[in-house]
Amino acid sequence: MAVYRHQIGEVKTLYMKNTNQATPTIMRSSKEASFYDDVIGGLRSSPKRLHSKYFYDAVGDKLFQELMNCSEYYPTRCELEIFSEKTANIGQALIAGGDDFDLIELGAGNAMKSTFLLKYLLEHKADFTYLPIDISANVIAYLSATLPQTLPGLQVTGLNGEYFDMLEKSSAMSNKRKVVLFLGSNIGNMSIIEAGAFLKRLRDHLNPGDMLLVGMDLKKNPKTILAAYNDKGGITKRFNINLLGRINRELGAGFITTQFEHYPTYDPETGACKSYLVSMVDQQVRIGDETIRFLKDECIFMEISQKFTIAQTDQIANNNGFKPVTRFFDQKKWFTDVIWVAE
Ligand code: AVI
Repeated sequence: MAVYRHQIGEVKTLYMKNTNQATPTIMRSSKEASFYDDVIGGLRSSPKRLHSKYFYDAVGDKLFQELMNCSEYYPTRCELEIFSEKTANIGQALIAGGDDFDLIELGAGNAMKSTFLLKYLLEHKADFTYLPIDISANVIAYLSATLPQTLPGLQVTGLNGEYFDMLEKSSAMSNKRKVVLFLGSNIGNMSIIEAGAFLKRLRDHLNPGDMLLVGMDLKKNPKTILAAYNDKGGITKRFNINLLGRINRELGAGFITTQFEHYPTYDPETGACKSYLVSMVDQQVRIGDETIRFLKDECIFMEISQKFTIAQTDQIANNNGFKPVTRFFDQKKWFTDVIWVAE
């Protein structure tokens, strides 16, 4: 259901010779089996789809880094501006909920934005422990080793695993109030219905008075949005096509990636920015035991990056057990970080 960066670990295929057959039987690890099942399920459905959470293998991570630095892709720069320029306001809003807390970050990555906040909280003697959650053990090992050096005095408890499992673990570890960060407009990679279900589930893991800080990309000039997902350098295109490459590499599939085109769309009415890959020819692709047929011009739905109005950000909070407290913007008002309290 939910879409998160860093949720996909490396998977390993075990090729074993089946003694009764001439062809090898492909034994898959459980992570790889669910990747395979999701891919086949998605490509057998109508319309065809692939899940954007699978974008982030090593190649996809590198492309996403490139994307974040490219001139058209504004969301990362906007949120970084908020965290670097409005640090004190954010810090004070979080401290105002009571001074003893666990600061939990979902999908912490390199914690670049949150480091501004951590520094401020330390300098203002807030009593808190930072609990980054990430599916990548490397990310958690890196943060646990480096943060106490760059931010002396910081208490860090890294949690490696799925968001909700790790939230349960954090509750078992301490009954301090929780402040959860969910940055990067990752919530936009869910449909509004999926985002609502995700927030409800998150609310179920919190107590009244706990806080949530969410990064959300806002509706703006449609051309600005579309350009961010259709950069001239073709990074977004490669980012999408890479998922076909990943399926080839990890599932031994036969996609000819040059036979697919990237097609981004933005609907200013709904705020849904969607990416598709379009098959340029009639073709059949072998994936494990399955053969998937693509008609010329048939599309695979790859990703949604939902954009919100301010009213919608309040609505989604109110509908899912949270009360909006305050919000912060970059100068252009292209992006917002909202603070909500669990009711
Ligand atoms: C990670 N996520 C918030 C990005 C977004 O903007 O939806 C992923 C992305 N897809 C294409 N460009 C960036």
